[in-house]
Amino acid sequence: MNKDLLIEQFQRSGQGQVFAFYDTLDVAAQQQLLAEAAEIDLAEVRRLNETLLGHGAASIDLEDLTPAPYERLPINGGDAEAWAEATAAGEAALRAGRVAAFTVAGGQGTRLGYDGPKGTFPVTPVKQKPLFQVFAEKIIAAGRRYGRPLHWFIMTSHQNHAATEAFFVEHGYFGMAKEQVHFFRQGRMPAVGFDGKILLESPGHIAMSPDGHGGSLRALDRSGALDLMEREGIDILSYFQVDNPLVRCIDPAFIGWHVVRGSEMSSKMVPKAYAGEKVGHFCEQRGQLVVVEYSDLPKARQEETDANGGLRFNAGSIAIHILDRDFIRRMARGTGDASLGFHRADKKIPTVAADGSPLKPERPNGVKFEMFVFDALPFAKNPVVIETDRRDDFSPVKNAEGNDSPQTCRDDQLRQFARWAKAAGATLQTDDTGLPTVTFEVSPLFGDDAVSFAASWKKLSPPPEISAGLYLE
Ligand code: UD2
Repeated sequence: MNKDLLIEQFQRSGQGQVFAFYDTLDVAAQQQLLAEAAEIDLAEVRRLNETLLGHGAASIDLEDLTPAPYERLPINGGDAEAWAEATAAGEAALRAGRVAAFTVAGGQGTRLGYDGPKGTFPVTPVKQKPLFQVFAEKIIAAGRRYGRPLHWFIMTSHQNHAATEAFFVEHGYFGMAKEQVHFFRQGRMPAVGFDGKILLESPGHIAMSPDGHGGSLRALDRSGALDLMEREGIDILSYFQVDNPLVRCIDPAFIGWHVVRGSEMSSKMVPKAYAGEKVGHFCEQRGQLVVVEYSDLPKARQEETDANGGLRFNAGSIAIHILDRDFIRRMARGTGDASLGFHRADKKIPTVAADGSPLKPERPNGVKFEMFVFDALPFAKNPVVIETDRRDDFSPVKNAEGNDSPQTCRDDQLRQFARWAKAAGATLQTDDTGLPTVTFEVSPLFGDDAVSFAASWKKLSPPPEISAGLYLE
């Protein structure tokens, strides 16, 4: 776009401060600033300032919330026949090549305090495999099982895109064909001060940050990923977060529920471990499925109990979804009324003083805008929520220590390996939480569930002793 026109548009929108230092920059820096400015949709920023800032700020609607219905696991009273039917439908979709995997990996991972793309973080107990390798091997295993290698889409951010790609190159794509792995960047949003003015991070840079995992819907469209899916006959996307190595990246039963129900977006739930657990809540609101984030549901509501003494809002969202390709396109393009809203997060945003010197705020000084993918649920036809066993689907690495840390995640992997090994007839000691007394590891290529583990185990003769450092591959 023409430079003068762009600057004029910013001035007319009351955002001329973005160019306050323009004349002091060298030509390359000027170009850089113009490119950043051109990424910004000023009308969108104006709308967000009107709706999310100031007195009339829209708050989260908590009226008329009831717990959402979900399909229980057969062991918890669910319909075993319907689950078997779903599994068969999911397997058929996989054999027909209709499914691809999708990881959102654009987050900044600040809580973990790890410098680098989160997917490069080592997580497994013996081999210290990075998260990306665990997913790659699960995706390869599924491709072998169903006779159709799967495509894998990975959403990165501006900060970690190059490092993520380089990591895959360096590790030979962890055994996947490089043509099957597709990286694309998510969009960015400018941060604004509480007065709605776009903030500069430095004289030549706008304070920009990733637009949230909900930005994945737009980014899938814009990057050509949806076109590629269409060309390849893929209409089902299996969505998961980069921080959760336990996730069944490709789960036939889940895919099958989505298919059988004609759902446009499906989700997994686990019963919450405790009232304050930091997961979203599946709720129904005026006939629609919604997720209310942990930070938005007041403590008293989180602690409410039902007639049986259990938590009333018990269905925790663990950020695992199946998305229909055409639904993503519809949401991305904002066709009809279907489009994701933004959430506001008040943050300490490094910026510059009037003289251009750096300012490091000690208190929140502005707002970042993010979209959440689960906000697409109310727009989806026939959304279905299914229960999953958290031991087989959820143990994220979020914090350096304590809950959801590398330690808890490692232990949960070990418990899973131990359960599979015991079920297959191996001898090993575990404590009363199921944690084995020795550290060993199972590659997803050896087994990625109890059944595939048992099949591989049977082929070992004699079976090895489960001893410290054993790696089954
Ligand atoms: C998320 C969910 C929470 C629960 C939990 C389970 C939200 C708001 N909350 O909490 O309900 O399901 O996960 O673990 O989602 N990401 C991007 N781009 C972004 C922001 C995030 O790709 O701009 C990715 C990030 O790399 C990660 C995932 O999204 O894979 C989750 O991000 P988070 O760590 O901010 O979410 P969290 O733990 O607050």
